[in-house]
Amino acid sequence: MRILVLGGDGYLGWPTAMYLSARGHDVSVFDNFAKRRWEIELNVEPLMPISTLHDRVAAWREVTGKRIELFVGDLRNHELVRRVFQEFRPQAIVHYGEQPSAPYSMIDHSRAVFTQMNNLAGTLNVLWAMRELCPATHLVKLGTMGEYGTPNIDIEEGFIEIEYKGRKDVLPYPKQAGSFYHLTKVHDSHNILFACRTWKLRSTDLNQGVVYGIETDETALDERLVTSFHYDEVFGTALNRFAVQAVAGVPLTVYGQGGQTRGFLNIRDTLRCVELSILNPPQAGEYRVFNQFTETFSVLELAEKVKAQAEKLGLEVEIAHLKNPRVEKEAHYYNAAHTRLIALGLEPHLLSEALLQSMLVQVQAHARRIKRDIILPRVNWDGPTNSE
Ligand code: USQ
Repeated sequence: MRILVLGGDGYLGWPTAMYLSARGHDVSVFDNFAKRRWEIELNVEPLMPISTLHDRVAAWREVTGKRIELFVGDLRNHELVRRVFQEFRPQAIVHYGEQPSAPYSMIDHSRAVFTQMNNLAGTLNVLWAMRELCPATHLVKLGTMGEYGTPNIDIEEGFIEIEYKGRKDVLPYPKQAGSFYHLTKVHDSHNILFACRTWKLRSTDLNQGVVYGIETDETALDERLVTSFHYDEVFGTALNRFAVQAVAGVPLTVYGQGGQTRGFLNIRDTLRCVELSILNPPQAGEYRVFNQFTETFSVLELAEKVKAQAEKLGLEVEIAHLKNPRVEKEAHYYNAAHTRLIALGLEPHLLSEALLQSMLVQVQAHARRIKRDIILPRVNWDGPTNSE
Protein backbone atom coordinates (compact mmCIF):
# COMPACT_ATOMS: atom_id res chain seq x y z
CA MET A 1 0.00 0.00 0.00
CA ARG A 2 1.17 3.59 -0.64
CA ILE A 3 1.42 5.22 2.78
CA LEU A 4 2.33 8.84 3.47
CA VAL A 5 3.69 9.57 6.97
CA LEU A 6 3.21 13.21 7.93
CA GLY A 7 5.73 14.28 10.56
CA GLY A 8 8.06 11.52 9.38
CA ASP A 9 11.11 13.00 11.12
CA GLY A 10 9.72 12.73 14.68
CA TYR A 11 10.03 10.39 17.67
CA LEU A 12 7.18 8.23 16.35
CA GLY A 13 6.99 9.28 12.68
CA TRP A 14 10.44 8.02 11.68
CA PRO A 15 10.14 4.59 13.36
CA THR A 16 6.64 4.25 11.84
CA ALA A 17 7.94 4.98 8.36
CA MET A 18 10.69 2.36 8.67
CA TYR A 19 8.33 -0.21 10.24
CA LEU A 20 5.84 0.11 7.38
CA SER A 21 8.59 0.14 4.74
CA ALA A 22 10.09 -3.03 6.26
CA ARG A 23 6.70 -4.71 5.85
CA GLY A 24 6.59 -4.09 2.13
CA HIS A 25 4.60 -0.86 1.93
CA ASP A 26 5.56 1.97 -0.39
CA VAL A 27 6.27 4.72 2.16
CA SER A 28 6.87 8.45 1.80
CA VAL A 29 7.60 10.89 4.61
CA PHE A 30 6.64 14.55 4.78
CA ASP A 31 8.23 16.92 7.30
CA ASN A 32 9.31 20.54 7.69
CA PHE A 33 11.89 19.83 10.44
CA ALA A 34 9.97 22.07 12.84
CA LYS A 35 10.86 19.85 15.81
CA ARG A 36 14.54 20.40 15.14
CA ARG A 37 13.94 24.17 15.14
CA TRP A 38 12.01 24.04 18.43
CA GLU A 39 14.92 22.09 19.93
CA ILE A 40 17.30 24.88 18.95
CA GLU A 41 14.85 27.51 20.22
CA LEU A 42 14.70 25.86 23.67
CA ASN A 43 18.33 24.67 23.65
CA VAL A 44 17.38 21.03 24.19
CA GLU A 45 18.49 17.95 22.26
CA PRO A 46 17.61 14.26 22.04
CA LEU A 47 19.64 11.81 24.12
CA MET A 48 21.18 10.13 21.08
CA PRO A 49 22.47 12.26 18.22
CA ILE A 50 20.13 11.91 15.24
CA SER A 51 21.02 12.09 11.57
CA THR A 52 19.32 14.48 9.19
CA LEU A 53 16.19 13.05 7.57
CA HIS A 54 17.97 12.95 4.21
CA ASP A 55 20.74 10.85 5.78
CA ARG A 56 18.25 8.62 7.59
CA VAL A 57 16.45 7.84 4.35
CA ALA A 58 19.78 7.15 2.61
CA ALA A 59 20.91 4.91 5.49
CA TRP A 60 17.62 2.99 5.35
CA ARG A 61 18.21 2.37 1.64
CA GLU A 62 21.78 1.26 2.29
CA VAL A 63 20.88 -1.07 5.17
CA THR A 64 17.68 -2.63 3.79
CA GLY A 65 17.64 -1.88 0.07
CA LYS A 66 14.22 -0.25 0.58
CA ARG A 67 13.30 3.22 -0.57
CA ILE A 68 11.46 5.84 1.49
CA GLU A 69 10.65 8.96 -0.48
CA LEU A 70 11.09 12.31 1.24
CA PHE A 71 8.94 15.42 0.81
CA VAL A 72 10.16 18.51 2.64
CA GLY A 73 7.53 21.09 3.46
CA ASP A 74 4.97 22.57 5.79
CA LEU A 75 1.46 21.18 6.14
CA ARG A 76 0.21 24.75 6.47
CA ASN A 77 1.04 25.20 2.77
CA HIS A 78 -2.14 23.87 1.17
CA GLU A 79 -0.76 24.05 -2.36
CA LEU A 80 2.22 21.93 -1.36
CA VAL A 81 0.01 19.38 0.40
CA ARG A 82 -2.07 19.12 -2.79
CA ARG A 83 1.06 18.64 -4.90
CA VAL A 84 2.38 15.86 -2.65
CA PHE A 85 -0.99 14.07 -2.69
CA GLN A 86 -1.13 14.37 -6.50
CA GLU A 87 2.38 13.05 -6.93
CA PHE A 88 2.37 10.21 -4.37
CA ARG A 89 -1.37 9.33 -4.46
CA PRO A 90 -1.42 7.90 -0.91
CA GLN A 91 -3.88 5.15 -0.04
CA ALA A 92 -3.33 5.77 3.66
CA ILE A 93 -2.05 8.87 5.44
CA VAL A 94 -0.57 8.60 8.94
CA HIS A 95 -0.72 12.05 10.49
CA TYR A 96 1.84 12.83 13.21
CA GLY A 97 2.68 16.23 11.71
CA GLU A 98 1.81 18.45 14.66
CA GLN A 99 3.41 20.31 17.55
CA PRO A 100 3.27 17.43 20.08
CA SER A 101 4.09 18.97 23.45
CA ALA A 102 1.67 20.18 26.13
CA PRO A 103 4.33 22.22 27.99
CA TYR A 104 5.43 23.89 24.73
CA SER A 105 1.87 25.11 24.18
CA MET A 106 1.77 26.57 27.70
CA ILE A 107 5.07 28.52 27.63
CA ASP A 108 3.51 31.78 26.54
CA HIS A 109 0.83 33.39 24.39
CA SER A 110 2.73 33.09 21.13
CA ARG A 111 3.47 29.36 21.57
CA ALA A 112 -0.18 28.69 22.46
CA VAL A 113 -1.39 30.53 19.35
CA PHE A 114 1.28 28.89 17.21
CA THR A 115 0.37 25.39 18.44
CA GLN A 116 -3.31 25.85 17.68
CA MET A 117 -2.82 27.54 14.30
CA ASN A 118 -0.18 25.03 13.24
CA ASN A 119 -2.02 21.88 14.28
CA LEU A 120 -5.49 22.90 13.17
CA ALA A 121 -4.47 24.46 9.85
CA GLY A 122 -2.28 21.49 8.92
CA THR A 123 -5.07 19.01 9.54
CA LEU A 124 -7.64 21.15 7.72
CA ASN A 125 -5.32 21.32 4.71
CA VAL A 126 -5.02 17.55 4.74
CA LEU A 127 -8.80 17.14 4.90
CA TRP A 128 -9.46 19.59 2.05
CA ALA A 129 -6.76 17.99 -0.12
CA MET A 130 -8.22 14.54 0.59
CA ARG A 131 -11.68 15.74 -0.35
CA GLU A 132 -10.44 17.06 -3.67
CA LEU A 133 -7.80 14.52 -4.66
CA CYS A 134 -8.17 11.24 -2.77
CA PRO A 135 -11.51 10.92 -0.94
CA ALA A 136 -11.15 7.14 -0.60
CA THR A 137 -7.82 7.43 1.24
CA HIS A 138 -7.78 6.44 4.91
CA LEU A 139 -6.59 9.12 7.33
CA VAL A 140 -4.96 7.62 10.44
CA LYS A 141 -4.74 10.58 12.78
CA LEU A 142 -2.73 10.68 15.98
CA GLY A 143 -4.95 12.10 18.69
CA THR A 144 -4.48 11.78 22.43
CA MET A 145 -6.07 10.19 25.49
CA GLY A 146 -5.68 13.69 26.92
CA GLU A 147 -8.74 14.74 24.92
CA TYR A 148 -10.95 13.12 27.55
CA GLY A 149 -9.26 14.55 30.65
CA THR A 150 -9.95 12.70 33.89
CA PRO A 151 -13.74 12.51 34.33
CA ASN A 152 -15.25 10.73 37.32
CA ILE A 153 -16.89 8.14 35.03
CA ASP A 154 -15.52 5.43 32.71
CA ILE A 155 -13.92 6.69 29.49
CA GLU A 156 -15.24 5.04 26.31
CA GLU A 157 -13.57 4.80 22.89
CA GLY A 158 -14.64 8.06 21.31
CA PHE A 159 -18.40 7.85 21.79
CA ILE A 160 -20.83 7.40 24.69
CA GLU A 161 -24.46 6.35 24.76
CA ILE A 162 -26.45 8.92 26.70
CA GLU A 163 -30.02 8.70 27.90
CA TYR A 164 -31.46 12.12 28.68
CA LYS A 165 -35.05 13.02 29.49
CA GLY A 166 -36.24 9.69 28.15
CA ARG A 167 -34.34 9.88 24.83
CA LYS A 168 -31.14 8.11 23.83
CA ASP A 169 -28.28 8.91 21.47
CA VAL A 170 -24.67 7.91 20.85
CA LEU A 171 -22.61 11.10 21.03
CA PRO A 172 -18.93 12.09 21.00
CA TYR A 173 -17.48 11.49 24.47
CA PRO A 174 -17.19 14.79 26.44
CA LYS A 175 -13.79 16.43 26.08
CA GLN A 176 -11.90 18.11 28.92
CA ALA A 177 -8.37 18.60 27.64
CA GLY A 178 -5.61 19.74 29.97
CA SER A 179 -3.51 22.08 27.80
CA PHE A 180 -3.74 24.20 24.65
CA TYR A 181 -1.85 21.38 22.91
CA HIS A 182 -4.32 18.69 24.02
CA LEU A 183 -7.13 21.01 22.90
CA THR A 184 -5.73 21.04 19.35
CA LYS A 185 -6.41 17.30 19.23
CA VAL A 186 -9.98 17.89 20.42
CA HIS A 187 -10.55 20.49 17.72
CA ASP A 188 -8.94 18.21 15.10
CA SER A 189 -11.25 15.37 16.15
CA HIS A 190 -14.30 17.55 15.60
CA ASN A 191 -13.03 18.73 12.22
CA ILE A 192 -12.29 15.16 11.09
CA LEU A 193 -15.66 13.84 12.31
CA PHE A 194 -17.37 16.64 10.40
CA ALA A 195 -15.36 15.94 7.22
CA CYS A 196 -16.20 12.22 7.38
CA ARG A 197 -19.88 12.96 7.86
CA THR A 198 -20.06 15.68 5.23
CA TRP A 199 -17.65 14.53 2.53
CA LYS A 200 -17.71 10.78 3.17
CA LEU A 201 -14.01 10.66 4.03
CA ARG A 202 -12.80 7.81 6.24
CA SER A 203 -10.63 8.20 9.32
CA THR A 204 -9.28 6.47 12.39
CA ASP A 205 -8.55 8.82 15.29
CA LEU A 206 -5.98 7.15 17.54
CA ASN A 207 -6.38 8.54 21.03
CA GLN A 208 -2.93 7.63 22.16
CA GLY A 209 -1.62 7.51 25.71
CA VAL A 210 1.88 8.45 26.84
CA VAL A 211 4.49 6.62 24.76
CA TYR A 212 7.77 5.34 26.20
CA GLY A 213 10.75 3.48 24.78
CA ILE A 214 13.91 4.02 22.85
CA GLU A 215 14.20 1.23 20.38
CA THR A 216 12.28 -0.62 17.68
CA ASP A 217 13.50 -3.47 15.47
CA GLU A 218 14.27 -0.96 12.74
CA THR A 219 15.97 1.77 14.82
CA ALA A 220 18.30 -0.94 16.19
CA LEU A 221 19.62 -1.81 12.72
CA ASP A 222 22.07 1.08 12.46
CA GLU A 223 23.01 4.05 14.65
CA ARG A 224 21.97 6.41 11.84
CA LEU A 225 18.39 5.09 12.22
CA VAL A 226 17.86 5.87 15.94
CA THR A 227 14.86 7.96 16.93
CA SER A 228 14.78 11.31 18.71
CA PHE A 229 14.40 10.29 22.35
CA HIS A 230 13.73 13.35 24.53
CA TYR A 231 14.06 13.72 28.28
CA ASP A 232 13.77 17.49 28.70
CA GLU A 233 10.70 18.96 30.41
CA VAL A 234 9.08 20.11 27.16
CA PHE A 235 9.45 17.19 24.74
CA GLY A 236 10.24 14.33 27.13
CA THR A 237 7.34 12.21 28.41
CA ALA A 238 7.10 10.94 31.99
CA LEU A 239 8.67 7.48 31.83
CA ASN A 240 11.40 8.44 29.35
CA ARG A 241 12.30 11.34 31.63
CA PHE A 242 12.38 9.16 34.77
CA ALA A 243 14.73 6.67 33.07
CA VAL A 244 17.20 9.43 32.20
CA GLN A 245 16.88 11.04 35.65
CA ALA A 246 17.65 7.70 37.33
CA VAL A 247 20.84 7.36 35.29
CA ALA A 248 21.84 11.01 35.82
CA GLY A 249 21.35 10.82 39.59
CA VAL A 250 18.61 13.48 39.52
CA PRO A 251 15.70 12.80 41.93
CA LEU A 252 12.74 11.60 39.85
CA THR A 253 10.50 14.57 39.08
CA VAL A 254 7.05 13.45 40.24
CA TYR A 255 4.76 16.45 39.94
CA GLY A 256 2.69 16.93 43.12
CA GLN A 257 1.27 13.82 44.79
CA GLY A 258 1.85 11.69 41.69
CA GLY A 259 -1.63 10.16 41.72
CA GLN A 260 -2.16 11.43 38.15
CA THR A 261 -3.11 8.29 36.24
CA ARG A 262 -2.62 7.92 32.48
CA GLY A 263 -2.62 5.25 29.79
CA PHE A 264 0.87 4.23 28.63
CA LEU A 265 2.27 2.19 25.76
CA ASN A 266 5.57 1.03 24.35
CA ILE A 267 6.79 2.69 21.15
CA ARG A 268 6.73 -0.74 19.47
CA ASP A 269 2.99 -0.96 20.16
CA THR A 270 2.42 2.47 18.62
CA LEU A 271 3.79 1.13 15.34
CA ARG A 272 1.69 -2.03 15.48
CA CYS A 273 -1.48 -0.04 16.32
CA VAL A 274 -0.95 2.21 13.32
CA GLU A 275 -0.37 -0.85 11.11
CA LEU A 276 -3.50 -2.60 12.44
CA SER A 277 -5.55 0.52 11.75
CA ILE A 278 -4.23 0.71 8.18
CA LEU A 279 -4.86 -2.99 7.49
CA ASN A 280 -8.43 -2.73 8.79
CA PRO A 281 -9.75 0.52 7.27
CA PRO A 282 -13.12 2.07 8.08
CA GLN A 283 -15.95 2.45 5.57
CA ALA A 284 -16.39 5.58 3.47
CA GLY A 285 -17.95 8.21 5.72
CA GLU A 286 -16.88 6.41 8.89
CA TYR A 287 -15.01 8.20 11.67
CA ARG A 288 -13.86 5.82 14.39
CA VAL A 289 -11.82 6.23 17.54
CA PHE A 290 -9.41 3.71 19.08
CA ASN A 291 -7.99 4.34 22.54
CA GLN A 292 -4.34 3.50 21.96
CA PHE A 293 -2.63 2.46 25.18
CA THR A 294 -1.94 -0.85 26.85
CA GLU A 295 -1.67 -0.19 30.62
CA THR A 296 -2.50 2.50 33.14
CA PHE A 297 -0.17 3.72 35.86
CA SER A 298 -0.08 6.64 38.22
CA VAL A 299 2.99 8.82 37.86
CA LEU A 300 4.19 7.78 41.33
CA GLU A 301 3.83 4.08 40.45
CA LEU A 302 5.97 4.68 37.39
CA ALA A 303 8.64 6.45 39.41
CA GLU A 304 8.67 3.57 41.92
CA LYS A 305 9.08 1.03 39.11
CA VAL A 306 11.99 2.96 37.64
CA LYS A 307 13.61 3.31 41.07
CA ALA A 308 13.30 -0.43 41.78
CA GLN A 309 14.91 -1.48 38.49
CA ALA A 310 17.58 1.22 38.58
CA GLU A 311 18.62 0.10 42.06
CA LYS A 312 19.09 -3.43 40.73
CA LEU A 313 21.61 -1.92 38.32
CA GLY A 314 23.43 -0.32 41.24
CA LEU A 315 22.06 3.19 40.79
CA GLU A 316 20.94 5.27 43.76
CA VAL A 317 17.57 6.82 43.05
CA GLU A 318 15.43 9.26 45.00
CA ILE A 319 11.87 10.29 44.22
CA ALA A 320 11.08 14.01 44.56
CA HIS A 321 7.59 15.44 44.83
CA LEU A 322 7.95 18.78 43.04
CA LYS A 323 5.34 21.51 43.18
CA ASN A 324 3.12 20.59 40.23
CA PRO A 325 3.76 23.04 37.38
CA ARG A 326 0.52 21.88 35.72
CA VAL A 327 -3.09 22.41 36.68
CA GLU A 328 -4.44 18.86 36.86
CA LYS A 329 -6.05 16.46 39.35
CA GLU A 330 -3.43 14.60 41.39
CA ALA A 331 -5.83 11.95 42.72
CA HIS A 332 -8.76 10.83 40.62
CA TYR A 333 -10.81 7.99 39.16
CA TYR A 334 -9.47 6.59 35.87
CA ASN A 335 -10.95 3.71 33.93
CA ALA A 336 -10.58 3.99 30.16
CA ALA A 337 -11.73 1.38 27.62
CA HIS A 338 -9.06 0.10 25.21
CA THR A 339 -10.42 -3.02 23.57
CA ARG A 340 -10.72 -2.16 19.89
CA LEU A 341 -7.03 -2.49 18.95
CA ILE A 342 -6.73 -5.67 21.00
CA ALA A 343 -9.72 -7.01 19.04
CA LEU A 344 -7.82 -6.29 15.82
CA GLY A 345 -4.85 -8.34 17.06
CA LEU A 346 -2.60 -6.08 19.15
CA GLU A 347 -0.36 -8.11 21.47
CA PRO A 348 0.98 -5.54 23.93
CA HIS A 349 4.61 -5.22 25.02
CA LEU A 350 3.91 -4.57 28.69
CA LEU A 351 6.22 -2.65 31.02
CA SER A 352 8.11 -5.60 32.47
CA GLU A 353 11.11 -5.40 34.77
CA ALA A 354 13.31 -6.67 31.92
CA LEU A 355 12.03 -4.00 29.56
CA LEU A 356 12.64 -1.23 32.08
CA GLN A 357 16.12 -2.51 32.79
CA SER A 358 17.00 -2.66 29.11
CA MET A 359 15.79 0.92 28.72
CA LEU A 360 17.98 2.01 31.63
CA VAL A 361 20.99 0.20 30.18
CA GLN A 362 20.46 1.92 26.83
CA VAL A 363 20.27 5.30 28.56
CA GLN A 364 23.47 4.49 30.48
CA ALA A 365 25.28 4.00 27.17
CA HIS A 366 24.62 7.68 26.41
CA ALA A 367 24.90 9.03 29.95
CA ARG A 368 27.67 11.45 29.01
CA ARG A 369 25.27 13.36 26.74
CA ILE A 370 22.66 14.04 29.45
CA LYS A 371 22.18 17.78 30.01
CA ARG A 372 21.10 18.05 33.62
CA ASP A 373 19.95 21.66 33.28
CA ILE A 374 17.06 20.80 30.91
CA ILE A 375 15.38 18.37 33.29
CA LEU A 376 13.60 20.42 35.95
CA PRO A 377 10.19 21.89 34.99
CA ARG A 378 10.00 25.61 34.31
CA VAL A 379 6.81 25.89 32.29
CA ASN A 380 3.89 26.70 34.58
CA TRP A 381 0.26 26.27 33.60
CA ASP A 382 -1.11 29.04 35.84
CA GLY A 383 1.61 31.63 36.14
CA PRO A 384 4.66 33.07 34.47
CA THR A 385 7.15 30.54 33.20
CA ASN A 386 10.12 30.35 35.60
CA SER A 387 12.69 31.26 32.97
CA GLU A 388 11.00 34.60 32.28
N1 USQ B 1 4.67 14.24 34.89
C1 USQ B 1 5.37 14.21 36.08
N2 USQ B 1 6.72 14.42 36.03
C2 USQ B 1 7.38 14.65 34.86
C3 USQ B 1 6.67 14.67 33.66
C4 USQ B 1 5.30 14.46 33.70
O1 USQ B 1 4.81 13.99 37.15
O2 USQ B 1 8.60 14.85 34.91
C5 USQ B 1 3.22 14.00 34.90
C6 USQ B 1 2.40 15.13 34.29
O3 USQ B 1 2.09 16.11 35.26
C7 USQ B 1 1.18 14.38 33.77
C8 USQ B 1 1.72 13.01 33.40
O4 USQ B 1 2.97 12.89 34.07
O5 USQ B 1 0.25 14.20 34.80
C9 USQ B 1 1.95 12.82 31.93
O6 USQ B 1 2.80 13.84 31.44
P1 USQ B 1 3.70 13.65 30.12
O7 USQ B 1 4.56 14.86 29.99
O8 USQ B 1 4.35 12.32 30.12
O9 USQ B 1 2.59 13.58 28.99
P2 USQ B 1 1.61 14.69 28.38
O10 USQ B 1 2.06 16.07 28.65
O11 USQ B 1 0.23 14.33 28.78
O12 USQ B 1 1.81 14.48 26.82
C10 USQ B 1 2.30 13.26 26.25
C11 USQ B 1 2.75 13.55 24.84
C12 USQ B 1 1.56 14.01 24.04
C13 USQ B 1 0.45 12.97 24.14
C14 USQ B 1 0.12 12.66 25.59
C15 USQ B 1 -0.83 11.50 25.77
O13 USQ B 1 3.77 14.53 24.83
O14 USQ B 1 1.94 14.22 22.68
O15 USQ B 1 -0.70 13.46 23.50
O16 USQ B 1 1.32 12.27 26.28
S1 USQ B 1 -1.87 11.67 27.19
O17 USQ B 1 -1.04 11.98 28.36
O18 USQ B 1 -2.57 10.41 27.36
O19 USQ B 1 -2.73 12.78 26.93
